[in-house]
Amino acid sequence: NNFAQKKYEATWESLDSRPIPNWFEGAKFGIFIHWGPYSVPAYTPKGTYSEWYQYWLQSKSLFGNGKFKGDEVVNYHEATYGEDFSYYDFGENFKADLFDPVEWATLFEKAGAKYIVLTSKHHDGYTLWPNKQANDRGFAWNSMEVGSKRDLVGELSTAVKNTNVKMGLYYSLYEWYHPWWKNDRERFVDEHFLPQIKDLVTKYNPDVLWADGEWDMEDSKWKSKDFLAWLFNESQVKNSIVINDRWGKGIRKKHGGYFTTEYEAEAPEFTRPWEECRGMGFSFGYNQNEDAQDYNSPKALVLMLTNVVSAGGNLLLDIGPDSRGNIPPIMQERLLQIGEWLETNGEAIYGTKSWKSSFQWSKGEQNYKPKQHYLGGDFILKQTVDPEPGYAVKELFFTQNEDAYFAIAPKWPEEEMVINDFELADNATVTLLATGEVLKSKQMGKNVHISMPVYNPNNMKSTDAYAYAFKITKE
Ligand code: FUL
Repeated sequence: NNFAQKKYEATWESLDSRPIPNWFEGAKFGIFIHWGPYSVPAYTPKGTYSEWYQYWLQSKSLFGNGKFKGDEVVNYHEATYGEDFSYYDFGENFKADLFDPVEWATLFEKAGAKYIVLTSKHHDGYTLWPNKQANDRGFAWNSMEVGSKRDLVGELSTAVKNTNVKMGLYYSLYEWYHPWWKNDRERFVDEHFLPQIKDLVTKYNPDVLWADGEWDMEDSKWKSKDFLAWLFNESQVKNSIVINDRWGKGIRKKHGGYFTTEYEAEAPEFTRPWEECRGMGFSFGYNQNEDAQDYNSPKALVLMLTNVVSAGGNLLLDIGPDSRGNIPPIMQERLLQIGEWLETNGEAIYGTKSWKSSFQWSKGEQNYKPKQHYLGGDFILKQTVDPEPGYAVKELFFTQNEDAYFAIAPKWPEEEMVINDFELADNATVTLLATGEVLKSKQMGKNVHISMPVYNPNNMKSTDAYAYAFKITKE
């Protein structure tokens, strides 16, 4: 195949020429998992990332979506754990005693996810697998020696690889408060980062390697091009690995594998495969401070997925398990609701590409303004169903595969659904996926008019009402 024959050079030109393994672009829905010692406090003011707890604590600063003084986490920490309790003490309490990897893997399958990405190491440097470099801080700082006494990356990889879901690993290049990172970055790269990431790849053969924490240093200093040449030429996953674009300062959306966006309210249109990642609320790590109202509703999440997919991307939706290894029931429920919707409507999502302008607006696009980093329930919903007065709404999302076009409506169209600037094929059939009903359609000038059936909720699952998908065959 075209992977094996080519030898890649340690230049972006060469590395960028490697095709992204095919399954990725069609996968459309993945699950991100942020899990580590920060899952013990699992606390941060609403609107900030809870996996940044150590940084909020030690730097006494706080930023995110909202207004903060900066000392909120320090005060919480001291009141709850005492002044002498350091972030590193959370390691022992990261017990994962209820972690059942097979149970997790089954949930991911039911959610309709085609891949997952687990934090093997976040910015705090704690690793979820045993490796020598994790202890370079001068004390044991990995899950095999501290806390759960388990190889969490290994256990989840084994369980997930027994399903049809692909197994990805997130890995942070930089680390907060690492002595070498502060004093001797070259040593950090040569003796810590490079051997550690190679150990991870060699031990677990991930399907996706999701780099992060790259932004403080040029890729030349990270030596990430050399690493990627090794990955593509020498490693056991050289023909199968999928990578992202976070490999050095200024590299995002320019080089590497697929492009990443993070809490970007508006779906971009890229020429390369891309992926939007975000939590169900604002945080990636579990944040006990978030209430039900802060989580996006299942309808909003389905529309978020639809929005991203209609612009050609994947959604990597995050969950934050607790320190015992339980996935909070509200997150389980959201995943199952998405999975139920996908069971009926997945044809309009998996393996599709964007179609024409991807969206159909009900009013002028000029009035449309996405909200960045909106915390809470109905972010996408506001854009698609109920915009503020004077703002446009996305009334239809479009996708396509080889055989059919798909139109996905956030609201049940009354009587008639009109698709603008579209020519129906002579023998085209239009089907409502929720019920399997074939609908009448006709070309009227430049537009296609589709007659809606009588709305009968008894004919469909309640989850089908999150978004109505219509299939229009190409012939
Ligand atoms: C960011 C990190 O800083 C966040 O904590 C999170 O891991 C996100 C996916 O990437 O850049």
